[in-house]
Amino acid sequence: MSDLDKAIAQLRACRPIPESQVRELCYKARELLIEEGNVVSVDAPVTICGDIHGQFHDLMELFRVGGDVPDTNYLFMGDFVDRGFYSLESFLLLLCLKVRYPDRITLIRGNHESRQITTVYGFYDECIRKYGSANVWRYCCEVFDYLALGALILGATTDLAPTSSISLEESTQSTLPADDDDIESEVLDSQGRVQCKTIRTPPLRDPPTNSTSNGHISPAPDRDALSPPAERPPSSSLPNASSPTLGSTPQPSTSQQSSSSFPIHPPSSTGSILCVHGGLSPLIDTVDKIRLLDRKQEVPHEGAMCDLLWSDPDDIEGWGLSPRGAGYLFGSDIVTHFNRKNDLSLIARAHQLVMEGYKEMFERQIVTVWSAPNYCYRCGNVAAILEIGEDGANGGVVGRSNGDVGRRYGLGEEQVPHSSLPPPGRRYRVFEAAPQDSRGMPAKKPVAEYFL
Ligand SMILES: [Mn+2]
Repeated sequence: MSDLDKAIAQLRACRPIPESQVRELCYKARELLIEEGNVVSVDAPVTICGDIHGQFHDLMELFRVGGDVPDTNYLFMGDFVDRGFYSLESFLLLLCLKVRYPDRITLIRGNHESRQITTVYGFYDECIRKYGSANVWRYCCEVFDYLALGALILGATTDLAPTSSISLEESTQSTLPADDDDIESEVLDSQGRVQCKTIRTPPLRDPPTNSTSNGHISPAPDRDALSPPAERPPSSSLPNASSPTLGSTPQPSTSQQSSSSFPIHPPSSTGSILCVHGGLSPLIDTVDKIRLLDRKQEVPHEGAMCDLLWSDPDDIEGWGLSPRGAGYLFGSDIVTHFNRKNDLSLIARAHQLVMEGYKEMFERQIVTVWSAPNYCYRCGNVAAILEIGEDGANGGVVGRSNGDVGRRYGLGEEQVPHSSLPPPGRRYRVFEAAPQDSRGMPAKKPVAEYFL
């Protein structure tokens, strides 16, 4: 057993490793991370995780629910430390796994991976408490400076592979859909039982000349929508070419099915998925501009790098001031424009507590994933991870998503089709906090009055 494997075993038992080993680990991690770009390319399949915040036992629960490294390919979107009592063990374990299996785990930076923030919210104190000096905190902060700012998931599929472990007696559905290709997203509990599904509505595959402003249509709200005619979008959102078939008189389903505008099977590949801790920045309109930033520094108080780690989506138009005092609020119009310009089908981000563990916004163009159940040991929320499947038919085609989409049409941005890309198939696994007896929890600490 190598030293690294020993360290992994020790950290899995929630026991800190000696300072000299931390130093060596952080040195190796930095050597690895320095080679990564600001935006790491990750191939599907991959499981996307949100904030961990030092909740070590819940991180173990996450691995139990989502599969272990290296069997499962993971992408963690930052905020590994602070708030919880085991920031050190959580971060060092993830770092060990990164060094041991560099291609199976991706770590990107959260706003808490910062000297200033960790000094206030717990990680610094924890290091002092566990090592008697700030050395380990300093080693970790040096690694923070090298973490990537984002990731781009390529080769995602729109189709969800059938859930293997459906418990029939638990499923309230008497008949499963004949074709699993129809499922756009589903939510599983920690035992792998399907809690709910969203059926994919027929995609509006607009030709480039079509001027429909929005290709997105709301998912059918329930399982009654399994028969295709029931899930027709309202006629107002249909492309003009198709609207004559949707007069006030209902059409026979056969004629709708055979309409060439609505292929029975949606395309299996989708645009890329941008993963970032916080959100977008008014200074960044292409993924390529993220690549140009100088990231190897403490998180600045303002500017593009700060915004990527601090911003939040909100029900506003355009940009707004963030109540956090750093980053911005951004509305659905910003996301729609950014996703279209960059060939993205989804933005996945973390950073905000969501009671249900995940939250899709803006017609599924952005999702918040939160992976710290019962946050701060008192919020009562569940956590989620998001599994993105691989498009088996991709055949090595690499999505660019580099902001050069206009080049394909020769005339710049004006030629970008106005239809949005279909969102990838999304499988959420929702889980609760690890059982109390699995953790040796210190006495309750006072909780800060607001959450970063
Ligand atoms: Mn955060």
